[in-house]
Amino acid sequence: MSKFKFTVGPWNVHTGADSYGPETRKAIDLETKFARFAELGFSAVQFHDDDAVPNMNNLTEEEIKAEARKVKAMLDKYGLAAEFVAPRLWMDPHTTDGGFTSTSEKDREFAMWRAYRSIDIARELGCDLIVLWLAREGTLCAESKSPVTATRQLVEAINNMLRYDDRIRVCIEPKPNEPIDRSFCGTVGHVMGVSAATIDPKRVGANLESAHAVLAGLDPANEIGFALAFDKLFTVHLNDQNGIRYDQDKSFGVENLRQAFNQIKVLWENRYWEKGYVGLDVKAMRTTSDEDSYEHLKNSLEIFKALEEKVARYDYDYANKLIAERKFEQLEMYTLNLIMGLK
Ligand code: 3MF
Ligand code: MG
Repeated sequence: MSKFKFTVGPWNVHTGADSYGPETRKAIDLETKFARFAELGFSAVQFHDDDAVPNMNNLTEEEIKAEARKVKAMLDKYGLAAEFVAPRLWMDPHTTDGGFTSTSEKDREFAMWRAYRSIDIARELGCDLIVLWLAREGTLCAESKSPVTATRQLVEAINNMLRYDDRIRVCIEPKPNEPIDRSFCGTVGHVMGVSAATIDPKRVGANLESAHAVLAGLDPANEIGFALAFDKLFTVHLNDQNGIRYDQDKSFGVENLRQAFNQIKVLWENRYWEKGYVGLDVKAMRTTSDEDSYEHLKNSLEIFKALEEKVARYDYDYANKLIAERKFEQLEMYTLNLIMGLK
């Protein structure tokens, strides 16, 4: 039995389209996904604002809330909670150049409108967390935005959200690049700086995604630990990534088992299960068939739980003795033997 509770987003079961080619699998409706998520053992669902309320740009504020209530009823039917809502500020013609840091004032206003509506939707779904993956808050042309102005715009946008609702928590999911070239908020360290500059730092934290840390050339477990040290790890997006290239969202642990083990180890040592959910942000391969649409989720859960079981049996007395004697060669071999199933 895992100590953790798991969450996933509807976008994690997808049609397989990528930047270079069309769909390879059939689309699956939201309710079918909820039913399967519940069956697989997930406790909650993560949402983009328009996952919950499609076509929201064309609806009034009251209509948006009414649509969100229908989704809440559907979640209840399957015993699922909602974990967070994230404004999707990268798909819309209004956000071609970003949202909160766009060079167009109208677009910045649109981004705030979507952020406020995301808060309304979160309230209707019964959750208090807003995730900001700042997809286009950066530059394609380095000279097109001032990094100083943009950083202040980002802080002000978050302040507006904190003022709009005094219970909502905001959580930045940092990523150093993609789809933009240079991001303004690329690591958990950046998030901590932004958080400290807001009007209520306790309500502003991080969502660390393993792949994004790897893309920044950093160790995901250390990024998780850095956020935990400040009590600012509001959620995680666990997955895997083969080095510094396009964002892959591979199943958790399939690329680097030791790194995956250490992410669970730091979560475990800090009793993260009392603080937040373990979110998976994983994608199926393009070659995956319709009938295997959920296999990558099953695999990620299986790998997480198998490694959690190893973390639970980690011999801290032995490890601490080796640490005191500075026998790190032996400590490394003990850990690797455990991961390899030889201990
Ligand atoms: C991009 C991501 C996103 C975010 C999601 C929620 C598609 O690299 O990781 O997943 O996690 O949009 O904010
Ligand atoms: Mg993510």
